[in-house]
Amino acid sequence: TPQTLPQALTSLFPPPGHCHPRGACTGCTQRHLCISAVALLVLVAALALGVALALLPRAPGLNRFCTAPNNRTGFLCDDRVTCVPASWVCDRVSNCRNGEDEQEQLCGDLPHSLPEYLVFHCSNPRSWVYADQRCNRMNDCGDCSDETGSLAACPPCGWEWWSCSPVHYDFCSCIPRRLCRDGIQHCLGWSDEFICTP
Ligand SMILES: [Ca+2]
Ligand SMILES: [Ca+2]
Repeated sequence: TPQTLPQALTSLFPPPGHCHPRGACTGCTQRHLCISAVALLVLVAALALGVALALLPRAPGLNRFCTAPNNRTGFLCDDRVTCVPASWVCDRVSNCRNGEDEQEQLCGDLPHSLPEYLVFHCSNPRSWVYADQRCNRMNDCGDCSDETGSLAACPPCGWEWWSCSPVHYDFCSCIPRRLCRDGIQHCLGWSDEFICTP
């Protein structure tokens, strides 16, 4: 027959998972401490996540960079899906479902209230345009600094455009190819009428 420990010994060395009646068992106390610490860690992590999620949509400049159709720099709406082109932000038309592209926090003091990625600073320090107006082939700065030069650093005209020095103020170094051979001069050297093919 198996020997049974005397009652005094059983209470001194309780089997694993069982507490000493008076809590004197150190193994049991450590286990409880460990469980409490894990629970506390989980609680802190959950709280931190909650705070981060609550703050994220409220910060206008944070994590809202996106690429709108035609590779335009954009502003991400609260739905985290809709990407509004930069120049639609603060244009007094709500393009995000909840109008977050028109919120006071974002539009109160243009362009300073806008996140930097939505703004392009022209060579004239007093002028700025929206980031998606850089390299869109239109003279938005007025001095073409959004289209030509090292500030803008635009790629070459591309097949939809004809490279020349335009006679019109609207363009800078590329004119739409559809304007070629339309009987109207658009390039200083007339290349749009004599060289370019639409
Ligand atoms: Ca808008
Ligand atoms: Ca432009």
